[in-house]
Amino acid sequence: MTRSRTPLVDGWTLALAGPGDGAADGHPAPPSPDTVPKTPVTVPKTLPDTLPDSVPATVPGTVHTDLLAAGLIPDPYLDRNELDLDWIGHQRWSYRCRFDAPPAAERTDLALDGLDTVATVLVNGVPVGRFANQHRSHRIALDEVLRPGPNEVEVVFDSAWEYARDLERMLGPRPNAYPTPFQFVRKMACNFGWDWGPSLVTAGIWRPVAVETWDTARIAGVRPLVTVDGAVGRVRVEVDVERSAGRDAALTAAVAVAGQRAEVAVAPGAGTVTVELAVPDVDLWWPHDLGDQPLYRLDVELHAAAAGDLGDAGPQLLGAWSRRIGFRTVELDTSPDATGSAWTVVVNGVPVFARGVNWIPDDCFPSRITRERLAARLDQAVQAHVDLVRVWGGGIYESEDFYELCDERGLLVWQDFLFACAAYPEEEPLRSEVLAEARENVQRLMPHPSLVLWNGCNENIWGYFDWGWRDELAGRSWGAGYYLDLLPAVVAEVDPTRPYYPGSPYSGSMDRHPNLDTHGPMHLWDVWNQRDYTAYREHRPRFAAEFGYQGPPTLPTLRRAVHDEPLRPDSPGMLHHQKAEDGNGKLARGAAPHLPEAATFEDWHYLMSVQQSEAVRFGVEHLRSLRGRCMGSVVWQLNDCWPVTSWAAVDGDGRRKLLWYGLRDAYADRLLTVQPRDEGLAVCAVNDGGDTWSGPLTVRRMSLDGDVLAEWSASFEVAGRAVAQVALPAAVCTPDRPSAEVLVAETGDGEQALWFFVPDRELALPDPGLDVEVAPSGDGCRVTVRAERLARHVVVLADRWDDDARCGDGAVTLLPGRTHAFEVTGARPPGAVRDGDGLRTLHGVTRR
Ligand code: BMA
Repeated sequence: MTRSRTPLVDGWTLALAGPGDGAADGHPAPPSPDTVPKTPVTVPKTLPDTLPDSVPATVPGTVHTDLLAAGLIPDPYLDRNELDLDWIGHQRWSYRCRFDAPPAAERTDLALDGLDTVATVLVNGVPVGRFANQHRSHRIALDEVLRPGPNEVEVVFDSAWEYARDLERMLGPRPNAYPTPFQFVRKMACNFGWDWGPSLVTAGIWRPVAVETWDTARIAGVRPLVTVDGAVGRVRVEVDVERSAGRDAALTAAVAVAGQRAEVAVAPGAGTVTVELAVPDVDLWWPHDLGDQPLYRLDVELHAAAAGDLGDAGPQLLGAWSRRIGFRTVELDTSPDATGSAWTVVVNGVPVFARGVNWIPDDCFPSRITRERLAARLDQAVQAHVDLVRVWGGGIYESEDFYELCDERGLLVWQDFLFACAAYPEEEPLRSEVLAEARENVQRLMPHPSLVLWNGCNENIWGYFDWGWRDELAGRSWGAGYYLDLLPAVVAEVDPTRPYYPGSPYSGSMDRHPNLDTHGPMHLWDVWNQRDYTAYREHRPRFAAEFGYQGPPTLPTLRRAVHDEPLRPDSPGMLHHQKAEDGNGKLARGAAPHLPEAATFEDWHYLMSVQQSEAVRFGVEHLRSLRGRCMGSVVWQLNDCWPVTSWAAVDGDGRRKLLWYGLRDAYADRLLTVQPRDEGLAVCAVNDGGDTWSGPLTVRRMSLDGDVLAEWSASFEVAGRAVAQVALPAAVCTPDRPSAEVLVAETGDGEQALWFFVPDRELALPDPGLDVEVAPSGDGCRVTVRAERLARHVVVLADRWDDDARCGDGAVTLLPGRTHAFEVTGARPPGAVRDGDGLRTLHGVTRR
């Protein structure tokens, strides 16, 4: 038996390959001693005038991280180092590795799971493959070139920049949202720079490489189609078989799941065989807020002639494949209704209000993203009561690890095909790449129950309608053929169990504007870009797939990444770590009507963080209060790929920003919120739990000093997965002094909603009269804060005591006479905690 797999992990080296086909001509050269990076943090003070002949390389990895590990470049994420590293993406690079010929077999293959991106593979100096798609894997038969004993594999990467520019020249320019040709190469688009990401155009072997041997035949692909029919789970497994040359032996494919087993003979000459199994009384897989996540192991084996028992790796076993699957149904309900048409994800027959976040690659260098890191990030999503993650189209088709972790956690995943913010050419060679890439990734990801939706593109249909593209294109292709024909055909052919939708936003027809509030998913970007955040209330979408508001990273992350002295919102490093067009201007204009001016950098950081949390909370509460008409709120964005001021809830070092806590509270199963309704105010009780929520509701209008000015009581009842609205009488919600009063709604079980009659900056905030006690607790402490009078946006700044300390709450508003205990892990304060020192309140900032 010669079936073997030898991963090529050790012994790789990286070298500059010099200009190939003239590819690197006319582009920035490698650094000379005069172009020493500005902020050498961990690198030598001078760089060699030429790079060494070669450096050790990590596979999977990327050129940037190898040069970083060799001490040849500074950390691209610090200060303005990005600017000095542009040359890397314009060079040709060569990776080499020696390996010993494996024991002879009928076939010896080089299996490459991912090359980034424009690559020529040579074995013993002989070119064996040329590729230009980061999102595909490749298998190369080596039998013709393999030698006994030592062999060498080399992968030469041409500049993705150059390749894209060449295709742009060949196919004609196409409009896009950024000044780079990212849509002319099948590579993670945000790598070229985005409005939250640096331009670090990578090259490298970003997924594993192995030498594999086999005889007779192997499993070349498996497509499990998993559905549920009443109480019966059904699995239809299509198995692709590849045979070695000249071998047409009788084969058997065996499939087993949940104690059920079937085997089917593979007829000589046949390339695909289908095996079907039924699992009675199957336990359903649910998103975490609706139920459990039972996963069943699905085993597929390929045997020569008759099969032995599964698991018996006897002499007849030719190949084995195994994944964990889950039984559930999923539909996208787009049925017409009185408003337009629904846009609702339905799992096991239950319509889900998606409490979602958008996801971007967690690092500009994806080979650094470990399973542990993904687990931590996805745990942060679940802990914020997120049930849906949208993998955005400017990144990657996420990894097996990502999807397995989502399967386990009951997170629904919406995966975009990789088209974002640009007009994409449909001509060759790109069209064939898109087709192959789509087929491969739909097949790769289809075992995962968490994957519930394939979406064609991010904002490209919107761009075509609204961003002047139509004129610029002058009839050239822009991607419509992908979104409306090619991609839906691939999903229907490869995985008909999954819904497909052409774009986000898209209104279901090219005859309608794509970003309507009556049909389809909508992106609410007027708010961040042009309008006050209270304008979220003017939108009544069927599903909000993107909306968000910026805030800075946490202070420890910021201080690690930016060493400006002094640190100011507009100091050079800060501006470099703010990639959005007029980002700081938008932050300042957004804050002006709501918040006081900041006297210090720390105050600015506090106010901008509070603003981000408040703005997004405001949007989420509004959208959830529309439950029924609206069935999704997907916040832009959960994570960052480096330390940057952005829309993220978790910063580039994985620390939770105030927004994360705001999201956690606004996404709780039970949400009480006060909303304007019919010229007055109403309390909305939103219930995304399964049980009825009911009880007394008390509404008080009180002065900020604590005097109760009006009080009203009622009872409320809201069924599971529903919203109830209780209109408030004018007497309780009409203030005498709007700047000095607050409306407080409270349920019997302690849920609370506040309504202020004026923006924060117009509040006549009294001195809150805080009483702060700190008591040790575990490895941290409990900070108990009592407010004599209203204390607005109280934040305990535990990360000032230790970079990795964490407070269990974000910005908390304390009513007069109330107490809140902030649980801090990982640090205790060096001294007393008071406003301005370890703790901040809005009153404290106003007073300065
Ligand atoms: C949307 C996204 C991203 C972008 C974000 C913030 O358009 O699709 O392209 O980063 O807005 O501007």
